[in-house]
Amino acid sequence: MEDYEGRESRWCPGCGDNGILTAVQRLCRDEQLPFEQSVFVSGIGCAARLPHYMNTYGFHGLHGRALPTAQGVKIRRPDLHVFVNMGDGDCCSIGTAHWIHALRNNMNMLVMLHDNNVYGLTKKQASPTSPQGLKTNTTPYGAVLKPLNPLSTTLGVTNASFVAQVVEWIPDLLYDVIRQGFHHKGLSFIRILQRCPHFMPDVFTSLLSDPKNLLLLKHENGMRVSDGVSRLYPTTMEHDPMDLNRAREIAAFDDKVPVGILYRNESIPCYDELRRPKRLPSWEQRRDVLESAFDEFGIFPKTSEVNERGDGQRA
Ligand SMILES: Cc1ncc(C[n+]2csc(CCOP(=O)(O)OP(=O)(O)O)c2C)c(N)n1
Ligand code: SF4
Ligand SMILES: [Mg+2]
Repeated sequence: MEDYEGRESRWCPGCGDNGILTAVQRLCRDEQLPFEQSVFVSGIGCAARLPHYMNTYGFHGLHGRALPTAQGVKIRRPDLHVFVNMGDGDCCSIGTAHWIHALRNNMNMLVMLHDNNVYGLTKKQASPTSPQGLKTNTTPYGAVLKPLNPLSTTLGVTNASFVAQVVEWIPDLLYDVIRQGFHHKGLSFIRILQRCPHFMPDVFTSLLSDPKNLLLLKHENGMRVSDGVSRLYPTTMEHDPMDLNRAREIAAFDDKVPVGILYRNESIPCYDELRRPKRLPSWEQRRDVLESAFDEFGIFPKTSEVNERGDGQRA
């Protein structure tokens, strides 16, 4: 697995992002993904640092803009495995419009929402998924509104094709859902509840202290749950991930937190397949296009200004 390790992580000790990183490194190892064929794209935030910690290609972009960047990569290079890592501010606040349209486009990529219910990197502002009443720098008297539900939002968008929720502190389930998302044809959207011990030490306490508050969704076409995990997390429910209406009902549960694959449908068209060029340009053609683009913006001295030495310096 160390082959896939990039730089040393700078996340806080106990940060749930570490567990998500381990799960994706494990996936890369198990699938033996070629480094040069794998791209991790992110926006800005603590979660968005993940590409630095992978020994693959990566693009640490702009806050909220991970998805359009990833779509640009995928439409041009359909041969690459594209992964997206976003925070809840990244995805559900500034990036909301991109989130909705990326779901509708359903391009083949694995999208992970690291949801710690807060803006972590900028030191504790309320995000759309912050619990009502949470005191933060931007909500000193407590967050006024009920949180946005990313699962219900996603399941309401035309063409959403794979929607799941997991928690990063159960590595077996996290890994299985990420692996199944990776093999899904289309955009896999996985909301991962992620601990931020630095700014949100209590937000998942009820889930951690009483495992019965997690509702494991089981089905032969859903998340694999081992006997050991079943013993620790006894609240389970059968759910067929093809049943969209039931998935929407489960997403709206407010007494239990569902964990598993809520919806999966491989028959939904993918924009990258519909729009794929019949023939990709050759490497020479791509180089020529790049060079002419660079030439357009390059500043060259006029021939008359070039000195006799011919070294490109002005006379
Ligand atoms: C366009 C833009 N707006 C705002 C910021 C400041 N900013 C950086 S990260 C961030 C929020 C991070 O929260 P989240 O996306 O939830 O990620 P986390 O740090 O919690 O993983 C904000 C507001 C920015 N970098 N760029
Ligand atoms: S601030 Fe929170 S999300 Fe950011 S690295 Fe620290 S624990 Fe993780
Ligand atoms: Mg966050």
